[in-house]
Amino acid sequence: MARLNAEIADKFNRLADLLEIEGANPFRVRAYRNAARTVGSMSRSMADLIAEGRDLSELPDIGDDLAEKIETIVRTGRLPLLEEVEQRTPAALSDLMKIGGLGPKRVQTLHRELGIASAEDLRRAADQGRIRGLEGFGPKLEQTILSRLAGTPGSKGKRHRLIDAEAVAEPLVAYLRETKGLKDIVVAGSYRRRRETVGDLDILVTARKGTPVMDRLAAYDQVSEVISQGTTRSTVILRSGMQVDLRVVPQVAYGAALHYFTGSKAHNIAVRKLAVDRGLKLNEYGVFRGDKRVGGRSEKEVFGSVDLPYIEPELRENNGEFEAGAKGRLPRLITLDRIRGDLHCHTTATDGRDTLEDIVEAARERGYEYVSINDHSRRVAVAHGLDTKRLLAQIRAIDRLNERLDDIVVLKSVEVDILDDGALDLPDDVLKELDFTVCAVHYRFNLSRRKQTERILRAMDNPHFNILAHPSGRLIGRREPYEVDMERIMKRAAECGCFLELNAQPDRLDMDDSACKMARDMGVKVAISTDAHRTGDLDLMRFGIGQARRGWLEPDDVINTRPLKELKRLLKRH
Ligand code: DGT
Ligand code: CA
Ligand code: CA
Repeated sequence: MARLNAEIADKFNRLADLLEIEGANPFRVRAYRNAARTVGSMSRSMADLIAEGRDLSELPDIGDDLAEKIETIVRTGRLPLLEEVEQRTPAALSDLMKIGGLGPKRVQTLHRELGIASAEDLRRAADQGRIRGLEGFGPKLEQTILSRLAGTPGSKGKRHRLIDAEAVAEPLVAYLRETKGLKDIVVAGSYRRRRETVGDLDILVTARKGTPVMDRLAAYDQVSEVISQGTTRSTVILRSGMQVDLRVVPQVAYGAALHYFTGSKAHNIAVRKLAVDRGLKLNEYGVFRGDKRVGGRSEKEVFGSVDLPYIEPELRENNGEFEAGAKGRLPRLITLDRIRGDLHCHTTATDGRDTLEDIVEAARERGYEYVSINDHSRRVAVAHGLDTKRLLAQIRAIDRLNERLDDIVVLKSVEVDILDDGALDLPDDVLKELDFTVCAVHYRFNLSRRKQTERILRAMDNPHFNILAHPSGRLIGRREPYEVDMERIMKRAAECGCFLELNAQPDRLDMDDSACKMARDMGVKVAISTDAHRTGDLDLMRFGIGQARRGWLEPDDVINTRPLKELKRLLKRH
């Protein structure tokens, strides 16, 4: 049953990959990916639904056209459009996107310039140094490709999006927590540091002697393989492909072990060196002077032993946290409860799944003081982008809604496309009716660095430009960032009172941590936004917060921590 659904999902995903390589409209590509996700996650078989006479177009993200395609696959096992596209573009190219972490444009270049159509072709070309000379590549990327290829085949080396890791970790932790004699349980590693992708899960527990936690792990119904099982350490692989390392540590060593297994490795090595400088020994069992244990029960004790204040997990990358800690200048990181509203949400007016009223109600339920509506502009035809007339109608609908509401304010906004030449995709006399704008690059990702930068800077010259959406355009593991001079953009943003968006979608998390840090250093403030396409997406805010914390952002660096009055003042350009 689920097998057929998986086949359908796979066909849609492959079609999306190939269309993306061909440079098809991103919204069309996304429609196939969304459909793949819907079908892949359904517990009922598509064949059964069809047999029952159900209308598939009632499923989320499935329109008439997709419903018809699903029926064709169920009936014939084939998707003619995919076959047609495969005639033009070799199917193996879609694997290259996954293996090499390459964007569609680069895969296309590899194919066109060097005839590369398989992982083996790619490996050979990289070995021979033929890739570095291609436009948009270079020696560093060639090296990255080689090291990624070394990680294949199989799932080894595969990284999981943080949201997928959460979906695996949370039920597993809840399950293990039921073990008799168990005390603390925490997921350490990159998961605790809130990295955007996670290689494996490192779970740490403290427990009374003789706890059956290892047996309980091995008996978990999601385990597909037990790699090793001992009394203090076990490793298993789950059906999702995720590896889990479970360690049992004694209470007295909990802090030292938690610190050690939270990492990062680079951070650990630096802390251990600080300990050595002080005549101490630090490892996962504790802090020792000679043979005497002098600390390790809590992480605070570990840091204290090397004269540092507590350092938050997200900062532990050996990227300035020691200097800042020693000087008492660690940032007071932003937390989720400081967020007062979401500044990027879609509705059914364009490609959102829920209505204006639903999104606003969901924002109200989350205790927000404000929420903005940012549907697409007209150029994004596949998403039924708004023209002036429809945007004005939405503005009036929001005005009427605001009259009814007394505990939340709906801000009038848009996600307006930045056109090739840097013009905005809607006329100024409708933009001026809005509270602010979010401006986005959605096509022509392949411009030269100079042209892409000029394009965005020119857009920022428009006095109605407020926030640059998902500034790099990358999709994690699927599309490389476009070439752009981020420093120039940030400099200009600081000068003219514009802001950058940290898009909290798990595929984007764009800005990344280093861009956040750069913004902080350059005095550019950030909007953390979910880009919600359905009410549940408002909860993606936590991933944006994780990324912001990794980028050292404090509440003051983030505009949507501000009360409405202050926010409105900030959104007035200077
Ligand atoms: P991941 O799983 O690739 O997303 O990244 P992590 O950071 O979770 O790394 P992982 O799972 O290999 O190891 C978990 C932690 O254990 C890591 O963050 C730091 C610590 N660790 C692992 N290997 C070493 C090592 O060779 N030296 C030191 N000092 N610590 C290590
Ligand atoms: Ca890990
Ligand atoms: Ca690990």
